[in-house]
Amino acid sequence: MADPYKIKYNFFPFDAQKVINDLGPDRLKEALRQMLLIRNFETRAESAYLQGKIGGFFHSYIGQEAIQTAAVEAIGKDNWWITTYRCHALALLLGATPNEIMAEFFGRANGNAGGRGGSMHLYTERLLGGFGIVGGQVPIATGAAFTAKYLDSKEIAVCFLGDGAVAQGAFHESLNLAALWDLPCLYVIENNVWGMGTRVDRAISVQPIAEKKAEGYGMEGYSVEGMNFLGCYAAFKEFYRKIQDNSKPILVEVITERFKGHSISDPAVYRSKDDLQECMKRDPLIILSNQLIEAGVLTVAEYEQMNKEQKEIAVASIKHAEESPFPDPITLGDDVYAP
Ligand SMILES: Cc1ncc(C[n+]2csc(CCOP(=O)(O)OP(=O)(O)O)c2C)c(N)n1
Repeated sequence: MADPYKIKYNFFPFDAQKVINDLGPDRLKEALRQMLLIRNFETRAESAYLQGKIGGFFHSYIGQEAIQTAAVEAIGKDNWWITTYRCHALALLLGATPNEIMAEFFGRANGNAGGRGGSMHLYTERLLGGFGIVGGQVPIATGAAFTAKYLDSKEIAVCFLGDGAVAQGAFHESLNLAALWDLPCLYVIENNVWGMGTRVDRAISVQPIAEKKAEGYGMEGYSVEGMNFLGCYAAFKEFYRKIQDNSKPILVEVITERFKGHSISDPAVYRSKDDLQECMKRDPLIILSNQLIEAGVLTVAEYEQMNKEQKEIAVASIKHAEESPFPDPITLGDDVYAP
């Protein structure tokens, strides 16, 4: 990974072979399949957007797929999850279908949020939402963790946020309360280097963020290498075990890269082509597929077949969305709070 800022991270250590043995071939291949689905789904959706078929905002997760795939695999769906507007992957991982998400992008009545939310606001039973306000989801995750503790449900809350959200007051207040009240919350900063066009070291005063800031809140803090699914899995599994054990929050910074602009309308001119090409050598899909091929868990032919199938699912979801009805205008006021 390009590390232009020479930050020294103490990455969470892991034994790749042990993770491969623990997960076994079926779960490893399923994780790769999910990452391929996310990549193909977003790639197709971007094409539809550029053809004018999708409106509103669109923030791709391409480059970051290993993180949330590993987190859901390690922690399990039956917890509480919340993230930013960059929410397509987490919705897919938590069980929203490609068809219902694509229909949502197209503003259709059978979309994930009835065609009213668009790309930034996706939900499942366990996904409390994608949030457009930077840092807005952090107090909500803290509340979910409070509820889990109050009800003694043994669940935890997992909150994804960008590096840009760390400067928000809501982040500070949430982490303070979570540590004070021992709330079972895992705060995961996905540091993809940029907050829109502002590089992280021009926005956040200390680096590594979690390693340095966590102590000030009275919690543990870790750095994780985010392009490597196996490392992310090992780390999330251990953080989950710790939180279940002592109900104390943990702050994690996962170092990653986004391969696209901030959103589809950002040409990312603040970044050199060389830098991007360097980052793309660390593609999490290539890393995981090579690891599985080397371990004898996957063949190249299987990989190609898997990729082809996920592409077909993505293409079919576009057809499904195009054929789906728009919401009836009469329903415009439904679900709108009017005191
Ligand atoms: C409170 C607030 N301020 C500003 C914005 C505009 N905005 C949207 S995304 C973004 C950058 C966030 O970057 P980061 O948290 O690093 O997440 P990333 O997009 O890199 O995943 C900004 C400033 C906003 N949506 N909400």
